[in-house]
Amino acid sequence: MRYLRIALAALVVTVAIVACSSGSGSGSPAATSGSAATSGPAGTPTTSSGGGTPAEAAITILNFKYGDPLTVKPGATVTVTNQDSVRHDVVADDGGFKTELLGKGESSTFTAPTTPGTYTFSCSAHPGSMSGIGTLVVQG
Ligand SMILES: [Cu+2]
Repeated sequence: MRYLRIALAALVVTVAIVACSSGSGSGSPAATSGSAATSGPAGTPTTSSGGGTPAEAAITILNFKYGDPLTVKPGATVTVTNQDSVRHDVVADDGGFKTELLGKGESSTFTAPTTPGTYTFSCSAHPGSMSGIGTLVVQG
């Protein structure tokens, strides 16, 4: 019991020191868990069940907007759904990918570029208000 108390006291002191030193912004305590977290996804083999291409990412069009920039893997399948009552589509500004015009509630897919980079896209029906406002980030 005595040892447990000492251990607890030591733990409290350690926590206090860490709390104080965290103000310096070194961030070293988080480094261990951070690297462990990043090694997880990288070490995970891609699922190869059936060979079909799963829906990996989605863009929802609402109020003439595509939402936040979307980050996907090279060649990922991206599902686009239009929630506006007017028709919209997704057309890459460099022509690398596109969907057809989608009515309200309709969905379509396109294949993301295989070259990592940041791609902007627009709506062909509303070039004035939806030009270049969509962003797709391809990250290898
Ligand atoms: Cu549009």
